[in-house]
Amino acid sequence: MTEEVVFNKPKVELHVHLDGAIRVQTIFDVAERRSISLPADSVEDLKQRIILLQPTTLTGFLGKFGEYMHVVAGDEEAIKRIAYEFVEDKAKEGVIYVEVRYSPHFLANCKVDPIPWNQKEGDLSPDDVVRLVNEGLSEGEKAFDIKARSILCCMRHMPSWSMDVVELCKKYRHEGVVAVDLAGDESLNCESNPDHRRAYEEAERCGIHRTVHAGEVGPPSVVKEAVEVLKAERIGHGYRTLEDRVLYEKLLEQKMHFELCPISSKLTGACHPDFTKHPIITFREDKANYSLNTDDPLILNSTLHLDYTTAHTHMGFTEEEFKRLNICSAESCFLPAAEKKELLQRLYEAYGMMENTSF
Ligand code: PRH
Ligand code: ZN
Repeated sequence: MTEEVVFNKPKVELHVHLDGAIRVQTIFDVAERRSISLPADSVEDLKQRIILLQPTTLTGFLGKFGEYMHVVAGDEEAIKRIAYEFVEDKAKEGVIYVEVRYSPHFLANCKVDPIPWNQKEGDLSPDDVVRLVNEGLSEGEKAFDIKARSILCCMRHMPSWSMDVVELCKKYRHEGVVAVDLAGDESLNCESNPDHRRAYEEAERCGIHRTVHAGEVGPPSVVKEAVEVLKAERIGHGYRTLEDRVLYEKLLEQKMHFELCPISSKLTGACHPDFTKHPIITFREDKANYSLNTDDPLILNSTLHLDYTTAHTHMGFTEEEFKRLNICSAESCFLPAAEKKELLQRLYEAYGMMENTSF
């Protein structure tokens, strides 16, 4: 089946997880090389185990990572390979700039703290993971003519890792790491945590950019906290912001960037499965500052094209809106000013627009 490409133009993607964007074939190959047994005999079988077909809960969705993380975590070759292949896949989707995120701790195997899929002690540290991902991304950039930067994730349920994550952001800020994120299960851990707060304070103090998953399934108070306490410059998802009119209007006025992920929001149960009633439509109508993103294309069995097609077919997105949101994405990306300007110029040129067109 050939996929309809509704916006076959250069794009920017700001919210996608490296460990949620691995090729199934790669998981299969790595398992074979490492003699790790899988509950599947073929790539197709494995795919059926990993992908989500029906909407579930965020907790159920996050549980899917446990099906395969043990295969790649702690393996140098695999980590570098998934980063490289990720860049190739994005280039094929017409993405010219991507910010990809992951938890360095989840992909390590030294005993950082109990990680569900990694009980065996190894010697690959979170620091090694960042170095390997940087190498894979930068080789991919050269091979596929795209710019790729990374965001390191703190995890909601592991506050003890957060300061480490920020230290890694500081150490690798000149080697491709542009920001810190807070990911994980907001439905279980949405209360304010002093360790996350301290880590984000340190990030702000050192000029490390900040985004936070908030208001995906958690209440608007999580978004408020992300902005006011963690000083988030962008919000991952943020759909439930709409339930607090005062907060929403304040964030609209501040031009807060929302990293929206249509297909993800349906399958994680974050939003109503009927796309014609999706909060993204409100963000669009209000000319909010937002991007369209895949989040975890492996588990969602999706592509960026599918998110765009969904927005077009079920939510009435036009070519004009796709251009506008990509310009907004470039304006809200975490590149230094000169590189951001260059990215914007590339988009304006590709879209046949004058620079500084106001929307
Ligand atoms: N919401 C929250 N956490 C998410 C999402 C979703 O957007 N997608 C992935 N993740 C978590 C997974 O546990 C993954 O292992 C981690 O972020 C780092 O990429
Ligand atoms: Zn996410």
